[in-house]
Amino acid sequence: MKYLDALIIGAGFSGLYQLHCLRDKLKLNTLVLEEGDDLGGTWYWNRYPGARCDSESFTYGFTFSKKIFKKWTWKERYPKQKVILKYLKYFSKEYNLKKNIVFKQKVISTQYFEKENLWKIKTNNMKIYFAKYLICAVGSLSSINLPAIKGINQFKGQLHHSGRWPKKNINFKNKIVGQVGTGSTGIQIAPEIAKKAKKLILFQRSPNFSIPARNRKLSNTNIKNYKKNFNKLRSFLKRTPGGHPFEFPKKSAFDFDEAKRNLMYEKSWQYGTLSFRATFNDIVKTIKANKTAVKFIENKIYSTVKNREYAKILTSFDHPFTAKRPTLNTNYYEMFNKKNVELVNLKENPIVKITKKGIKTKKNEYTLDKIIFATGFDALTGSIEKLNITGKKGIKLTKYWKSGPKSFLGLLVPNFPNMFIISGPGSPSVLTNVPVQIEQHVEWITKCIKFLENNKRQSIESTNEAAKKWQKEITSSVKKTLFMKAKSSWYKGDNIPGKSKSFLPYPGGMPKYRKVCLKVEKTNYKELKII
Ligand code: NA7
Repeated sequence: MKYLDALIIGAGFSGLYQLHCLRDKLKLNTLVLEEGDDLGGTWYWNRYPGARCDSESFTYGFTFSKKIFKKWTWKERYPKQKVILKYLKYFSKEYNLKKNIVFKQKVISTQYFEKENLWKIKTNNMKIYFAKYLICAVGSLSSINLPAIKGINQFKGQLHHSGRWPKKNINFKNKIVGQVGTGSTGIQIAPEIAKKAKKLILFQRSPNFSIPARNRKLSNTNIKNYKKNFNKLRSFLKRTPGGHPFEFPKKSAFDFDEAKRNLMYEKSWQYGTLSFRATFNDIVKTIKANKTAVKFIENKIYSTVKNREYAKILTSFDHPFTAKRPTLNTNYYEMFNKKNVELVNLKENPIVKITKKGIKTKKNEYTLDKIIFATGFDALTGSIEKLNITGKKGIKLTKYWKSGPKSFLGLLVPNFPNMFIISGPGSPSVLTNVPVQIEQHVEWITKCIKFLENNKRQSIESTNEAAKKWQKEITSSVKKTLFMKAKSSWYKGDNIPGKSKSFLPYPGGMPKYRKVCLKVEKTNYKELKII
């Protein structure tokens, strides 16, 4: 049994920075528990071939310290999974963080004891910890979604989910591989498997829009410039809605005739990055403008994919561009011109079951050596609910969130005192360049705990009114976007059977969100319940 001031669950970006802040700045007795056998969080588990971040490398890290920023060198435009892990190890070494992290500790339950004002945390190794503050730094996309397809346990070959990729290399040479799922992950894995496998059969339920990433090595001049412009970059990332290094222009798609508009799309397409959506200011706001982007992307797919039937399947979009997480790719559409790649349209030919030999669809049976599931996550709420959290008066978080997550700013939950969530539901989280959001959350939480400690307070908790007000803000913000126009997306919880349907992240943008958080802090958290 161990008594702590603060216990953090998760040793990814958020847990590591939170440990540094609480331990080194506030001098609190702090410990991190991590399920994996090393640090990295999302980037520890998602080590599938082709795993790479969609944010540009020089923006995908901590900016609170000029020294940390400048000492590390990003060498490619987008960082590979292995490089991000190296970066986090570098960060951890700089602050000697590992000495306060316990690995291979899966939290199986957490419970708040009101009289003692303590959280009790139990792990799968039956270790017990008590802490005044509980910080959930478990990541928004950590709880994997392995669909309950009939017969999934029957398959005699290898079966892997992208989010729990084994450390040992998987050999695809001379193998027939089936891949289910074509989201950001599936779009990254498939071209890598197609390079090696005898055959790749891709099972697509719905197509995703994908923009060429155009990854490249950064030149010495690129590196020198991004390091030199640290201050500018830092304030720029704080100004943009998603914490990305691009802004939305003032121009509408309809300020130009079709020829000029397409030239501008072409320029963005050639440039790569997530900034394609910011070619015009109304792509993400109005269906009419959005349709011009959709048409451009469809034409690109038709001009790349030679098989007309495949091109048709790849453009059978059921959502506006950006209503689901837009993806970046390297040779995804080009891959369909390879002889060893087959595309199956699950909308017309759905999976019936998985057999010993492979995948049986309505029309065919595919014999496979390996099946890869790139079927995503129980996003935002899944990894928190798995902690089996019980708050005041025995209230279970899973039950309390049954009809959708309730929180104040995604940070605090009514009935769960002194429990903080980093990048949780109700915060901008997955709609941002995540480290930017994480930094803001960690700093807010640190200041809040400092306030409680300096003022000798016991606990802080969101009131029901504050959480309700915040939910209203989320609901009204999402109306100004196209997100709800997607038939089904993990942003709304549609991908998990039985999950409540509500828009999970805060869609109002980081600057607005930051302002609200700052106001709460400056007014001494007066709308919250402090004892
Ligand atoms: P996503 O974006 O949730 O994509 C999952 C994919 O798997 C998507 O194509 C789904 O089709 C498909 N899927 C899910 N369940 C099934 C079943 N039962 N049958 C067939 N196909 C299915 O997850 P990713 O890992 O790609 O990306 C998640 C985030 O992780 C990403 O934004 C990055 O930030 C990192 P659907 O579209 O639902 O029809």
